[in-house]
Amino acid sequence: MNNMLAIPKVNVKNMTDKEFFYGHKACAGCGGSIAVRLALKVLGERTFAALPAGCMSAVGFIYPQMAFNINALITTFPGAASMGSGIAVGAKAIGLKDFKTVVIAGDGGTADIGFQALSGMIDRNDDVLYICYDNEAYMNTGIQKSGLTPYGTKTTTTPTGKNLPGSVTHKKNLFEIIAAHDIAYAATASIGYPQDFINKVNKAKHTKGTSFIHVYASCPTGWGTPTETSVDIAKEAVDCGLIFLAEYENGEYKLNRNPKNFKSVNDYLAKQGRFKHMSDRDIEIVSSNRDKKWERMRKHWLQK
Ligand SMILES: Cc1ncc(C[n+]2csc(CCOP(=O)(O)OP(=O)(O)O)c2C)c(N)n1
Ligand code: SF4
Ligand SMILES: [Mg+2]
Repeated sequence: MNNMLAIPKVNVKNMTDKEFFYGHKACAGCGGSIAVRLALKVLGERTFAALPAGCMSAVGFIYPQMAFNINALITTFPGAASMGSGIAVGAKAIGLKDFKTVVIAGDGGTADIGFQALSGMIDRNDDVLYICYDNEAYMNTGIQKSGLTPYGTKTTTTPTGKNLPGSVTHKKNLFEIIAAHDIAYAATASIGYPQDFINKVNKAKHTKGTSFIHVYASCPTGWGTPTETSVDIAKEAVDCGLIFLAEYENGEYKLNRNPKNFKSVNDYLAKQGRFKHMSDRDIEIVSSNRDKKWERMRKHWLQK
Protein backbone atom coordinates (compact mmCIF):
# COMPACT_ATOMS: atom_id res chain seq x y z
CA MET A 1 0.00 0.00 0.00
CA ASN A 2 1.80 3.17 -1.10
CA ASN A 3 0.18 5.38 1.54
CA MET A 4 2.09 3.32 4.14
CA LEU A 5 5.57 4.41 3.13
CA ALA A 6 6.49 6.92 5.83
CA ILE A 7 4.44 6.12 8.89
CA PRO A 8 5.94 7.59 12.07
CA LYS A 9 6.71 4.76 14.52
CA VAL A 10 4.82 4.63 17.81
CA ASN A 11 6.13 2.85 20.89
CA VAL A 12 5.74 3.02 24.66
CA LYS A 13 8.54 5.60 24.86
CA ASN A 14 7.15 8.16 22.42
CA MET A 15 3.46 7.38 22.94
CA THR A 16 1.26 10.16 24.30
CA ASP A 17 0.82 10.46 28.08
CA LYS A 18 -2.81 11.40 27.45
CA GLU A 19 -5.42 8.86 28.40
CA PHE A 20 -8.52 8.43 26.25
CA PHE A 21 -10.09 5.52 28.14
CA TYR A 22 -9.91 5.76 31.90
CA GLY A 23 -12.15 5.67 34.94
CA HIS A 24 -14.09 2.81 33.39
CA LYS A 25 -15.66 0.00 35.37
CA ALA A 26 -14.05 -3.04 33.77
CA CYS A 27 -13.05 -5.96 35.99
CA ALA A 28 -9.47 -5.95 37.24
CA GLY A 29 -7.19 -7.45 34.60
CA CYS A 30 -9.67 -6.93 31.74
CA GLY A 31 -7.80 -7.54 28.48
CA GLY A 32 -10.42 -5.72 26.41
CA SER A 33 -9.84 -2.50 28.35
CA ILE A 34 -6.06 -2.80 27.80
CA ALA A 35 -6.66 -3.14 24.05
CA VAL A 36 -8.98 -0.12 23.95
CA ARG A 37 -6.61 2.03 26.02
CA LEU A 38 -3.62 1.22 23.81
CA ALA A 39 -5.52 1.58 20.54
CA LEU A 40 -6.89 5.01 21.45
CA LYS A 41 -3.45 6.22 22.52
CA VAL A 42 -2.21 5.38 19.03
CA LEU A 43 -5.25 6.80 17.24
CA GLY A 44 -5.24 10.04 19.28
CA GLU A 45 -7.80 12.66 20.19
CA ARG A 46 -9.16 13.25 16.70
CA THR A 47 -10.91 9.91 16.81
CA PHE A 48 -14.60 9.05 16.63
CA ALA A 49 -15.40 5.73 18.28
CA ALA A 50 -18.54 3.63 17.81
CA LEU A 51 -19.18 0.70 20.15
CA PRO A 52 -22.08 -1.75 20.11
CA ALA A 53 -23.42 -3.52 23.21
CA GLY A 54 -20.69 -5.45 24.97
CA CYS A 55 -18.36 -5.08 27.93
CA MET A 56 -16.41 -2.09 26.62
CA SER A 57 -19.52 -0.02 26.07
CA ALA A 58 -21.08 -1.25 29.32
CA VAL A 59 -18.03 -0.26 31.37
CA GLY A 60 -17.22 2.86 29.35
CA PHE A 61 -20.49 4.78 29.20
CA ILE A 62 -21.84 5.10 32.72
CA TYR A 63 -24.05 8.12 33.04
CA PRO A 64 -23.05 10.74 34.10
CA GLN A 65 -19.47 9.53 33.83
CA MET A 66 -17.79 9.01 30.50
CA ALA A 67 -14.66 6.88 30.39
CA PHE A 68 -13.96 7.90 26.77
CA ASN A 69 -12.02 11.12 26.47
CA ILE A 70 -12.82 11.34 22.74
CA ASN A 71 -16.07 11.45 20.80
CA ALA A 72 -17.65 8.06 21.38
CA LEU A 73 -21.13 6.62 21.14
CA ILE A 74 -23.00 3.37 21.63
CA THR A 75 -24.57 1.83 18.52
CA THR A 76 -27.22 -0.77 17.96
CA PHE A 77 -25.74 -4.24 18.42
CA PRO A 78 -25.88 -5.36 14.76
CA GLY A 79 -25.22 -1.90 13.33
CA ALA A 80 -21.83 -0.87 14.72
CA ALA A 81 -20.05 -0.98 11.36
CA SER A 82 -22.90 0.92 9.65
CA MET A 83 -22.66 3.58 12.33
CA GLY A 84 -18.88 3.74 11.76
CA SER A 85 -19.48 4.20 8.02
CA GLY A 86 -22.02 6.94 8.69
CA ILE A 87 -19.70 8.83 11.00
CA ALA A 88 -16.78 8.63 8.56
CA VAL A 89 -18.84 9.79 5.60
CA GLY A 90 -20.76 12.43 7.58
CA ALA A 91 -17.64 13.97 9.10
CA LYS A 92 -16.04 14.18 5.68
CA ALA A 93 -19.21 15.72 4.22
CA ILE A 94 -19.09 18.59 6.74
CA GLY A 95 -15.45 19.23 5.85
CA LEU A 96 -13.63 17.66 8.81
CA LYS A 97 -10.05 16.63 8.11
CA ASP A 98 -7.39 14.57 9.92
CA PHE A 99 -9.69 12.35 11.90
CA LYS A 100 -10.06 8.59 12.25
CA THR A 101 -13.20 6.59 12.82
CA VAL A 102 -12.93 3.40 14.82
CA VAL A 103 -15.47 0.72 15.66
CA ILE A 104 -14.65 -1.29 18.78
CA ALA A 105 -16.69 -4.45 19.20
CA GLY A 106 -16.49 -7.80 20.96
CA ASP A 107 -16.27 -11.24 19.35
CA GLY A 108 -20.03 -11.80 19.55
CA GLY A 109 -20.74 -8.34 18.17
CA THR A 110 -18.31 -8.94 15.31
CA ALA A 111 -18.32 -12.58 14.22
CA ASP A 112 -22.05 -13.12 14.80
CA ILE A 113 -24.44 -10.24 15.40
CA GLY A 114 -22.68 -7.39 13.59
CA PHE A 115 -21.16 -9.40 10.77
CA GLN A 116 -23.54 -8.33 8.01
CA ALA A 117 -22.89 -4.63 8.59
CA LEU A 118 -19.15 -5.28 8.83
CA SER A 119 -19.12 -7.18 5.55
CA GLY A 120 -20.98 -4.32 3.85
CA MET A 121 -18.58 -1.75 5.25
CA ILE A 122 -15.57 -3.63 3.88
CA ASP A 123 -17.32 -4.10 0.55
CA ARG A 124 -17.75 -0.30 0.27
CA ASN A 125 -14.18 0.21 1.51
CA ASP A 126 -15.36 2.90 3.91
CA ASP A 127 -12.57 4.72 5.69
CA VAL A 128 -13.00 3.04 9.09
CA LEU A 129 -10.83 0.94 11.37
CA TYR A 130 -12.77 -1.93 12.95
CA ILE A 131 -11.22 -3.47 16.08
CA CYS A 132 -12.63 -6.73 17.38
CA TYR A 133 -11.46 -7.47 20.94
CA ASP A 134 -11.86 -11.19 21.27
CA ASN A 135 -12.51 -12.62 24.73
CA GLU A 136 -14.07 -15.70 23.15
CA ALA A 137 -17.62 -15.37 24.50
CA TYR A 138 -20.51 -12.99 25.11
CA MET A 139 -19.07 -11.83 28.44
CA ASN A 140 -21.26 -8.85 29.22
CA THR A 141 -24.40 -10.97 29.45
CA GLY A 142 -22.82 -13.74 31.53
CA ILE A 143 -20.46 -15.82 29.34
CA GLN A 144 -22.46 -17.29 26.46
CA LYS A 145 -20.77 -19.05 23.52
CA SER A 146 -20.05 -16.93 20.44
CA GLY A 147 -18.80 -17.88 16.98
CA LEU A 148 -15.27 -17.22 18.25
CA THR A 149 -15.51 -19.50 21.29
CA PRO A 150 -13.00 -22.32 20.81
CA TYR A 151 -13.67 -26.04 20.92
CA GLY A 152 -14.07 -27.44 24.44
CA THR A 153 -14.79 -24.12 26.19
CA LYS A 154 -17.16 -24.13 29.13
CA THR A 155 -19.69 -21.30 28.86
CA THR A 156 -23.20 -20.93 30.26
CA THR A 157 -24.65 -22.08 26.94
CA THR A 158 -22.06 -24.84 26.43
CA PRO A 159 -21.95 -26.35 29.91
CA THR A 160 -19.85 -29.30 30.99
CA GLY A 161 -20.82 -32.51 32.74
CA LYS A 162 -20.59 -36.26 32.41
CA ASN A 163 -21.86 -36.16 28.82
CA LEU A 164 -21.36 -32.46 28.13
CA PRO A 165 -17.95 -31.53 26.72
CA GLY A 166 -18.31 -27.73 26.54
CA SER A 167 -18.35 -26.09 23.12
CA VAL A 168 -18.50 -28.66 20.32
CA THR A 169 -17.91 -26.10 17.58
CA HIS A 170 -14.58 -24.57 16.61
CA LYS A 171 -13.57 -20.92 16.49
CA LYS A 172 -14.59 -19.24 13.23
CA ASN A 173 -11.68 -18.32 11.02
CA LEU A 174 -12.51 -14.64 11.28
CA PHE A 175 -9.23 -13.23 9.98
CA GLU A 176 -9.43 -15.14 6.71
CA ILE A 177 -13.15 -14.45 6.35
CA ILE A 178 -12.35 -10.73 6.58
CA ALA A 179 -9.32 -11.01 4.27
CA ALA A 180 -11.47 -12.83 1.70
CA HIS A 181 -13.24 -9.49 1.16
CA ASP A 182 -9.87 -8.27 -0.15
CA ILE A 183 -9.84 -5.61 2.55
CA ALA A 184 -7.25 -2.82 2.45
CA TYR A 185 -5.55 -3.99 5.67
CA ALA A 186 -6.29 -6.71 8.22
CA ALA A 187 -4.28 -8.09 11.11
CA THR A 188 -4.47 -10.36 14.11
CA ALA A 189 -2.90 -9.31 17.41
CA SER A 190 -2.81 -10.11 21.10
CA ILE A 191 -2.58 -7.89 24.18
CA GLY A 192 0.24 -10.28 25.16
CA TYR A 193 2.31 -8.70 22.35
CA PRO A 194 1.54 -5.01 22.93
CA GLN A 195 4.18 -3.49 20.60
CA ASP A 196 2.94 -5.66 17.74
CA PHE A 197 -0.63 -4.51 18.45
CA ILE A 198 0.48 -0.86 18.61
CA ASN A 199 2.28 -1.21 15.25
CA LYS A 200 -0.81 -2.68 13.65
CA VAL A 201 -3.15 0.00 14.99
CA ASN A 202 -0.67 2.59 13.74
CA LYS A 203 -0.62 1.00 10.30
CA ALA A 204 -4.42 0.88 10.24
CA LYS A 205 -4.59 4.52 11.31
CA HIS A 206 -2.68 5.45 8.17
CA THR A 207 -4.59 3.10 5.88
CA LYS A 208 -7.08 4.69 3.50
CA GLY A 209 -10.18 2.53 3.29
CA THR A 210 -11.33 -0.19 5.63
CA SER A 211 -8.96 -1.87 8.04
CA PHE A 212 -9.63 -4.58 10.58
CA ILE A 213 -7.73 -5.77 13.66
CA HIS A 214 -8.66 -8.91 15.54
CA VAL A 215 -7.03 -8.62 18.96
CA TYR A 216 -6.97 -11.45 21.46
CA ALA A 217 -8.00 -9.98 24.82
CA SER A 218 -8.19 -12.01 28.00
CA CYS A 219 -11.15 -11.92 30.38
CA PRO A 220 -10.32 -13.16 33.91
CA THR A 221 -14.01 -13.24 34.83
CA GLY A 222 -15.09 -15.43 31.94
CA TRP A 223 -11.91 -17.48 31.63
CA GLY A 224 -11.38 -18.32 35.29
CA THR A 225 -7.86 -16.87 35.36
CA PRO A 226 -6.12 -14.72 38.01
CA THR A 227 -6.42 -11.01 37.21
CA GLU A 228 -2.66 -10.47 37.30
CA THR A 229 -2.01 -13.07 34.57
CA SER A 230 -4.10 -11.45 31.81
CA VAL A 231 -1.21 -10.21 29.69
CA ASP A 232 0.82 -13.39 30.25
CA ILE A 233 -2.05 -15.69 29.29
CA ALA A 234 -2.71 -13.68 26.10
CA LYS A 235 0.99 -14.07 25.27
CA GLU A 236 0.93 -17.78 26.04
CA ALA A 237 -2.01 -18.24 23.64
CA VAL A 238 0.30 -17.00 20.88
CA ASP A 239 3.33 -18.92 22.13
CA CYS A 240 1.43 -22.22 22.17
CA GLY A 241 0.19 -21.56 18.62
CA LEU A 242 -3.56 -21.40 19.26
CA ILE A 243 -3.52 -17.72 18.35
CA PHE A 244 -1.35 -16.51 15.47
CA LEU A 245 -0.02 -13.06 14.58
CA ALA A 246 -0.53 -12.20 10.92
CA GLU A 247 -1.36 -9.46 8.45
CA TYR A 248 -3.15 -9.19 5.13
CA GLU A 249 -2.31 -6.32 2.82
CA ASN A 250 -1.86 -5.80 -0.91
CA GLY A 251 -3.73 -9.05 -1.42
CA GLU A 252 -1.17 -11.11 0.50
CA TYR A 253 -1.00 -12.86 3.84
CA LYS A 254 2.03 -12.51 6.08
CA LEU A 255 2.88 -14.48 9.24
CA ASN A 256 4.49 -12.10 11.74
CA ARG A 257 5.64 -14.80 14.17
CA ASN A 258 6.70 -18.27 13.21
CA PRO A 259 8.03 -20.00 16.32
CA LYS A 260 10.25 -23.06 15.86
CA ASN A 261 8.63 -24.80 18.81
CA PHE A 262 5.30 -24.14 20.41
CA LYS A 263 4.78 -23.94 24.16
CA SER A 264 2.50 -26.61 25.59
CA VAL A 265 -1.19 -26.34 24.69
CA ASN A 266 -1.92 -28.45 27.74
CA ASP A 267 -0.28 -25.92 30.10
CA TYR A 268 -2.16 -23.04 28.48
CA LEU A 269 -5.52 -24.80 28.84
CA ALA A 270 -4.84 -26.06 32.38
CA LYS A 271 -4.39 -22.51 33.68
CA GLN A 272 -7.98 -21.57 32.83
CA GLY A 273 -11.18 -22.60 34.60
CA ARG A 274 -13.06 -22.66 31.29
CA PHE A 275 -10.90 -25.55 30.00
CA LYS A 276 -10.22 -27.50 33.21
CA HIS A 277 -12.69 -30.29 32.38
CA MET A 278 -11.16 -31.11 29.01
CA SER A 279 -10.30 -34.74 28.35
CA ASP A 280 -6.97 -35.87 26.85
CA ARG A 281 -8.83 -36.68 23.64
CA ASP A 282 -10.28 -33.18 23.39
CA ILE A 283 -6.89 -31.61 24.06
CA GLU A 284 -5.48 -33.82 21.30
CA ILE A 285 -8.19 -32.50 18.93
CA VAL A 286 -7.19 -28.92 19.78
CA SER A 287 -3.46 -29.65 19.27
CA SER A 288 -3.88 -31.48 15.99
CA ASN A 289 -6.13 -28.71 14.61
CA ARG A 290 -3.44 -26.21 15.58
CA ASP A 291 -0.82 -28.26 13.71
CA LYS A 292 -2.94 -28.54 10.57
CA LYS A 293 -3.61 -24.83 10.58
CA TRP A 294 0.08 -23.95 10.98
CA GLU A 295 1.08 -26.34 8.23
CA ARG A 296 -1.24 -24.51 5.87
CA MET A 297 -0.22 -21.02 7.05
CA ARG A 298 3.50 -21.81 6.79
CA LYS A 299 3.05 -23.23 3.33
CA HIS A 300 1.15 -20.25 1.94
CA TRP A 301 1.86 -17.20 4.13
CA LEU A 302 5.60 -17.20 4.71
CA GLN A 303 7.50 -14.66 2.63
CA LYS A 304 9.60 -16.42 0.04
C1 LIG B 1 -29.69 -7.20 19.45
C2 LIG B 1 -29.15 -7.51 20.81
N1 LIG B 1 -28.99 -8.80 21.17
C3 LIG B 1 -28.48 -9.10 22.40
C4 LIG B 1 -28.14 -8.10 23.27
C5 LIG B 1 -27.62 -8.45 24.64
N2 LIG B 1 -26.21 -8.27 24.78
C6 LIG B 1 -25.65 -7.13 25.22
S1 LIG B 1 -23.99 -7.20 25.41
C7 LIG B 1 -23.97 -8.80 24.88
C8 LIG B 1 -22.69 -9.57 24.86
C9 LIG B 1 -21.71 -9.07 23.83
O1 LIG B 1 -20.67 -10.01 23.63
P1 LIG B 1 -19.38 -9.60 22.83
O2 LIG B 1 -19.75 -8.90 21.59
O3 LIG B 1 -18.51 -10.77 22.70
O4 LIG B 1 -18.70 -8.49 23.80
P2 LIG B 1 -18.24 -8.72 25.33
O5 LIG B 1 -19.45 -8.55 26.18
O6 LIG B 1 -17.66 -10.09 25.43
O7 LIG B 1 -17.23 -7.66 25.58
C10 LIG B 1 -25.27 -9.26 24.56
C11 LIG B 1 -25.60 -10.61 24.10
C12 LIG B 1 -28.32 -6.76 22.86
N3 LIG B 1 -27.97 -5.73 23.64
N4 LIG B 1 -28.82 -6.48 21.64
S1 SF4 C 1 -16.34 -9.61 32.10
FE1 SF4 C 1 -14.35 -9.86 31.06
S2 SF4 C 1 -14.43 -8.55 29.22
FE2 SF4 C 1 -16.07 -7.91 30.63
S3 SF4 C 1 -15.19 -6.22 31.82
FE3 SF4 C 1 -14.89 -8.11 33.00
S4 SF4 C 1 -12.85 -8.87 32.39
FE4 SF4 C 1 -13.50 -7.34 30.85
MG1 LIG D 1 -16.84 -11.27 23.91
